[in-house]
Amino acid sequence: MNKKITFISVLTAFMCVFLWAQSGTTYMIEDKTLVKAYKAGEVYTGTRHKSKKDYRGWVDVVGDKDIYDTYGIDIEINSDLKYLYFDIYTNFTESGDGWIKPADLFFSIDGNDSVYEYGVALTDHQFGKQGEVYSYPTYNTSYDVFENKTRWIYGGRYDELSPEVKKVPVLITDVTILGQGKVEWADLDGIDESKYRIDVDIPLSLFGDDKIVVLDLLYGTAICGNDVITGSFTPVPEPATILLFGTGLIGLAGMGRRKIRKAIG
Ligand SMILES: [Ca+2]
Ligand SMILES: [Ca+2]
Repeated sequence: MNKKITFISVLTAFMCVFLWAQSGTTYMIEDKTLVKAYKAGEVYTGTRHKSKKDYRGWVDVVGDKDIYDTYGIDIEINSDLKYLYFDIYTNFTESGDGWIKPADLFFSIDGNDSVYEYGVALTDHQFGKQGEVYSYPTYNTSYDVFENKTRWIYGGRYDELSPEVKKVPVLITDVTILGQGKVEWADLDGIDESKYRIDVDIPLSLFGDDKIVVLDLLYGTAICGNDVITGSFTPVPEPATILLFGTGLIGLAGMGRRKIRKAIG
């Protein structure tokens, strides 16, 4: 009897992991954030871009969706391994597009998303090294990067509701590092709608005594801020999770996920 139940549990867990891996189009943080196009520091007024598209309105991606699109982000807080994991699904390459490089990742853990009190360098760039984590990072926005580039159209603001204040942070300019995390660009090789999954692993120890109350994040995809994704994730308190699903099933699902990450990463 017990063996049978165990077998069914294992089977269910693996089916869940399988279905989760196959779904591909739903993410914990979906990209619903829109950006406003700018040109040399001014709102873009409609001169046609070489792509023959018009970016005067609020759009998901300024520029080529095949190059700059980010689809979604998954988050896992693993208290056993003592790590926070972000999985960012995107089309943008680690090496960038000419001189346009990937953006850095900004996040908050205290539930106040008016300040992103942490940042992670997602690539090696002039200010930081890949995987470095910063506390209250200073940064350049896409506006800072592009205001003198008269020929370029870029995402200068995000969030329709408060467009004047929300410039897009893209590049950490700090010199003081809080600690070291790990960043890897996994090539999804056609198994997903996106081309890459950026695996960002951050030790929970870097947060000291600060607990993750609500996790808010912002990712501008590229230093041109062409696709911005923002979102919020509230961790489920562990006792409730145990009551709902049982520790074994969660453990198995978690194990399966790390294996999947490894297999395709
Ligand atoms: Ca977007
Ligand atoms: Ca997008």
